[in-house]
Amino acid sequence: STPVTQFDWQHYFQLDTIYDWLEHVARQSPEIVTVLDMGSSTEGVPIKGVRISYPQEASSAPRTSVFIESGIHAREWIAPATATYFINELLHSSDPTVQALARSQNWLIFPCINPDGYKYTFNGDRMWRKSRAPHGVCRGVDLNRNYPMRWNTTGTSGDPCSTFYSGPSAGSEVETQRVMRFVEKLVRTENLRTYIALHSYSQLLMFPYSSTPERVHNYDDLTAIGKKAVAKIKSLTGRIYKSGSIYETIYPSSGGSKDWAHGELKLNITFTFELRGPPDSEVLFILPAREIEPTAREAFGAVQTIVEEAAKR
Ligand code: ING
Ligand code: ZN
Repeated sequence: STPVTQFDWQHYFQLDTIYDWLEHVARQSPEIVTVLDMGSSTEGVPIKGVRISYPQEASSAPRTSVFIESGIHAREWIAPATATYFINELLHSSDPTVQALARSQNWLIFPCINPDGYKYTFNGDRMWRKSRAPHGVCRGVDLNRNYPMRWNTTGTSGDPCSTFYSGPSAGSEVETQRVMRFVEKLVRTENLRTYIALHSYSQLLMFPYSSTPERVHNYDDLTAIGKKAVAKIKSLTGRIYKSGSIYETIYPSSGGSKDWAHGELKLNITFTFELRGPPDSEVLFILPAREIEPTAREAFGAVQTIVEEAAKR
């Protein structure tokens, strides 16, 4: 795979290179970065991420934490690329407001929570979305339909050959279980406050629910935070993102990780990005690599706004 010294935000990288880079940043800043492994995927590939935690004085108040999941859908390559950009900014930004933000939280960032699918988009089918678990004659579960909240009720399929297959039962997939167990532990041990997911594409910043038109109890708060965050994006790159509930903004669907996080885990601040898509003339989901940097930069600005606003509420 590509040597880690060539890692940048001008190219898309394979999973091995992303993982090598995570190990590299941890070696560079051992007192700040730890590489974590949630456990293995169906095909035995580790689900790796980092914990970024700046040294803190023993006397200071305990920090809240931010969890960022990315790459649940294999073909959305901009998502893992954006997650690695976030890691780099949190470690190396020269902007004092970013440095303060980085130090104000513990950050748990997992660039690729569907490693089998991501690998398959390089060596099999570039347009693959699901995991790769065998289910009868077909393979793969749409992991963002597999979480246990109103599982299999809308915008999903019971057919293992469908792109939107929800799996044989709620939370059936090992990748889902890894994330659930990990995030449940963050609630108990890391004062988890914010859950962010990265997808593409549509230029949206969305919050639960996705499975029902019913509004979450803090709908007004999330609406206000979303508005500020999309204004931040516009100020950075001029791009127009729309904000709103997933159900109202994109399409109804059940079994998503953020419905579970908000509805079952009771995490109040949960947002899903739909990042940039390709220009109309180009192939669906294939965002030119020259757009990685501005896409990730505007998304990072929005994350900064979300986390700062969350701290006030
Ligand atoms: N979009 C998301 C999907 O899983 C979504 C939209 C987000 C639905 C969160 C439910 C919860 O369909 C893409 N592009 O995958
Ligand atoms: Zn997606």
